[in-house]
Amino acid sequence: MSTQYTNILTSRPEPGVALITLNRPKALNALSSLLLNELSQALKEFDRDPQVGAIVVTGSEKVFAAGVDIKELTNIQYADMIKGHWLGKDWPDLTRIQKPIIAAVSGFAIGGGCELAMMCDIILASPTAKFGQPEIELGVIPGGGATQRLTHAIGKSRAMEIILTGRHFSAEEAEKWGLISRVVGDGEGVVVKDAVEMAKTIASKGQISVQAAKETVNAAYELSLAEGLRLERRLFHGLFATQDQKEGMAAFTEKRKAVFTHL
Ligand code: CO8
Repeated sequence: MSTQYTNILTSRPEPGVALITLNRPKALNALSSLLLNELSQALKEFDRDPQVGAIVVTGSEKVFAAGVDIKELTNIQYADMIKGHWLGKDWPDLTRIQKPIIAAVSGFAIGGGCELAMMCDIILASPTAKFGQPEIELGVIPGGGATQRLTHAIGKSRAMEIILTGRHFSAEEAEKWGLISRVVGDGEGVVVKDAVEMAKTIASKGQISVQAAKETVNAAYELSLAEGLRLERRLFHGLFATQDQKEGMAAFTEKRKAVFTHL
């Protein structure tokens, strides 16, 4: 039986696809300790599940997430943070998931909400999506990765503008700047439907090559070109030890669809 959560909903809308819906509507899906803890638990659970090939994370039509729960942060002390006694402790776990994660964003993806979307592998957004890093208004700076990930994605000048002014930016801007993969069509639920469809396509591939592809693309953000190319070559070589490579290439020559066994 799957785990019951309070601040998130989980489901399996298609074979191979897990869907996690952030669900604190009254607080605009603010990322409380409980929500982050549940999200981290659910992601790990799906990552371990051989039936799951890709994961979609979404919010509601109005909001993906309005950031970390400010009410939990107000009275927190430096010492609590250093000792890990605060909601940030589960945050790095979210980047250790091996399977691809697609963020389906409608409405506000602000502060930690925007950072959560950026920790995913692909972002799809509805035309209503609004992104932003307003931490400067609160007397702090982004703490969940935006100074690095946003800058890598959209460049220094735009990242500086967004982080120093705190202004929101639209789905259209996010697409133009390369932060998101694309803006989907208008209409309720369209972004989730498209994200689930994309996740289903990914889940139909061999899990070992999908995970290797995720690892090497993410390495492009951390390694030098020479190191990244070496990692890519080694993982490419390694895939020739899998049954999926034999099946994929045999299926091509036999003009049939490959049936991957993830071995
Ligand atoms: N935390 C707690 N509660 C929130 C948050 C939040 N981030 N955002 C909204 N809420 C609550 C409001 O307090 C309000 O509750 P109540 O009805 O009890 O007063 C309810 O949600 C509805 O909010 P609004 O009335 O403000 O709704 P609007 O539609 O008028 O406005 C906005 C929507 C523009 C999204 C607005 O709510 C807003 O600006 N929210 C705050 C956004 C923000 O500043 N986010 C950044 C937070 S700091 C952060 O994320 C740092 C990340 C560090 C990560 C570190 C690793 C863990």
